[in-house]
Amino acid sequence: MIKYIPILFLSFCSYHLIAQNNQQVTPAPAFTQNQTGVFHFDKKTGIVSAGKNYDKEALLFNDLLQQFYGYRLPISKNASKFSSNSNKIILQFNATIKDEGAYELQVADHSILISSGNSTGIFYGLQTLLQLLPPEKMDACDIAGILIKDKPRFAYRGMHLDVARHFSSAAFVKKYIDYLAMHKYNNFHWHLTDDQGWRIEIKKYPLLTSVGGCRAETLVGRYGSDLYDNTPYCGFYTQQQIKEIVAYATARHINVIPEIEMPGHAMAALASYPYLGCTKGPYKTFETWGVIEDVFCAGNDSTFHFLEDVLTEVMALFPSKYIHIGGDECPKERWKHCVQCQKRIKDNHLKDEFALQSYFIQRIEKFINKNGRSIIGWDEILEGGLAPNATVMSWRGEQGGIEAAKQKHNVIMTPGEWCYFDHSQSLNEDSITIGGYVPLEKVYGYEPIPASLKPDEIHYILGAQANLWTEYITNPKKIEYMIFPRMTALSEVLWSPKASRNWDSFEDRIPQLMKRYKLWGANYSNAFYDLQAKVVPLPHYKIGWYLSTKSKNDKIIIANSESLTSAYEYTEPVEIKTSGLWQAALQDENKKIVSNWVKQQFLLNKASGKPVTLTYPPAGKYAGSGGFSLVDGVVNTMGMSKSSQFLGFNGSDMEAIVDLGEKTVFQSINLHAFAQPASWIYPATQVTFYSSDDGVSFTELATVSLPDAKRNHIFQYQKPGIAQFIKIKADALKVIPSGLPGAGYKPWIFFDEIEIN
Ligand code: TNX
Repeated sequence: MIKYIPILFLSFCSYHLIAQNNQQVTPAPAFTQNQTGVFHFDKKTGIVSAGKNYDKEALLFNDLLQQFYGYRLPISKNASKFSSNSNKIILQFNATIKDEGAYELQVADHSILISSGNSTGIFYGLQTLLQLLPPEKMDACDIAGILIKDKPRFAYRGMHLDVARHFSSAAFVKKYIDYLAMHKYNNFHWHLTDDQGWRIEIKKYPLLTSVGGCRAETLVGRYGSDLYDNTPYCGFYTQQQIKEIVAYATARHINVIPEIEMPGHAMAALASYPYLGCTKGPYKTFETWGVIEDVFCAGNDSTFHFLEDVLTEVMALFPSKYIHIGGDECPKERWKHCVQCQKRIKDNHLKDEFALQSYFIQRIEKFINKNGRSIIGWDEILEGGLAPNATVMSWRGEQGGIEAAKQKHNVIMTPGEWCYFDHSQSLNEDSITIGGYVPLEKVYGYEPIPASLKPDEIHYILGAQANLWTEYITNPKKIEYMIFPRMTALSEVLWSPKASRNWDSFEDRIPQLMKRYKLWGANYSNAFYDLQAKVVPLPHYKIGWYLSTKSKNDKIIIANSESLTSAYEYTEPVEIKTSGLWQAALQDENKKIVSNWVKQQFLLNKASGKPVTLTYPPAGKYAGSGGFSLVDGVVNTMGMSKSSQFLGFNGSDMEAIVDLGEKTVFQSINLHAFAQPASWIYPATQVTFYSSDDGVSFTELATVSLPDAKRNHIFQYQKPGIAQFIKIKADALKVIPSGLPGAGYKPWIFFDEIEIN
């Protein structure tokens, strides 16, 4: 552990550093050894770019020093330019360090020697040196002696950014590239086109950006809300900006892979040039998210001429060996009913529309190969036969990657479960995300080489990448919040030797990492230390509120009211005895509140906490805490804000029996339910209420249906009665009727709470 001990009596040296080892460097280097000696670093430290010309690397190091600490160091090719007793950082060519990106760094009393056989290695050595400096502003510091020998584990270390759903300015894209470089990532996958926007200037087709670069409005809130902001949204990069960004990345040893989506996710292009679609439109740049049936027409040669023209301009801008052509989520509906597409299938003796997709990708691949480049495609390009030289990006889990490697194709792993940084990192996000749950530990624990690959297949896995889709990520602060600290965790997965990966060591570094994000001026998520709150059953059919945190320094405080003056320290789950609001937060050593207040409203009634028997099991992720979820005192009046507090059933009815413990008088029975047809969640067709004294023979009380059920709706029985057992049976549609989302599939039904008053 490195300890920074501030010494305040010397003005020129506001920081004194005692370094014992390298634990602060992330991604952790392959090899480190503490050595004697202490290097004194200050504004007079010279950078010697010896032998080969490493001025560019030295200048980029200076740019970051300037940004974080406010000064630059003098640079010279010649060590003698600096006074003989001044301390120096020496950048030196060493032909024996051959691997791309490999370097050695040695800190001694008067010199820091960074050596490599390639400029990438020198660049990475300087990134490591930056992390040997304190994560706070300083004019001078001491760096303890150390020897680092480092090289990357994987050749492909990628981060993706979707600029189609929400646009990022050219200036922010450069910042994003800086973040990649500081973590030793070497590929930036730039998702430039999608249904919701075309973001790259193409000279031959100006409408792509003037029409396809704009959408009339954007969905507000969660998918399925059907609320729009009534505000046009536009943005694109000029070719000049693209050239500058590519040069900026190249200088930082990062390859930029452009993605031009085809044949699906093409609405922005179709809106610009309707002849590219099967129905010829009219189309409009898409205003919500999801997968759309309108795609590039595979039957017309004009589609291919257009795409070849576009790709020709793209290849002129991007020197990348790889060009990403998408290939994911392409519905075949339009092709099935398109005369030209059907003719193409017939003429080429293709089996079906999947083979037509394969024809599409292979035809584009041939064109790209002819231009000396290779394609990358999402794992759907496996369907209907893989194009001969394609690299597969495996996103729907690991399976696509495994299959591609077995077919001797290169693979980049980016499975959603570990690598989707648009997914939530907290169970308690305070802004909307696309869903899912990819916490920091999960990312850190990712292993890019699937266990099922044979030794001779492993080398097809080039590396991995995290994806940042921006449906719900509208601004730079949120981008930073979503990537930090998860992209730091993934950098260690990709760079450091597998054997040295160690979660405990990483966890120890998190507080220092957060200081460094602050030094960079970057936003980040504190979710790892979140206050976690859960409603839990307590013995004797009581309801409890359970709180926890991984923070080692903070206390949890809790209050049972709107007023926080009654707050006290939490030690064990509190029993919830009455309806009302509870709140909790983290408090640091100085009694400062350092988290959001987590609030929970409880609505208690005669059913609360009572045993519930479910006749049919709830499905998968929506099984909550079983029957307890229906009587946990939590009613979600805001829609499905926390899916964990609902029970979902897929393809079955719902039947619940509540045991009130003794004969109980009641005035009414309510079943709280939720519907969202866009997500295939439909209201129950009818709900029947029963009562019983023995739990065996039940008397029907009433059957209720709600023809106009809203998102949040309540099935009600409002007559007094007396019983020990109440049974509620909710009938689901057998199948989703045609014309509705999910037609032909079994519907979901969702329930939240049983309320007996
Ligand atoms: C799936 S990943 C998509 C994207 C969405 C993303 C949201 C992939 C190839 N397609 O279009 O933005 O899910 O997580």
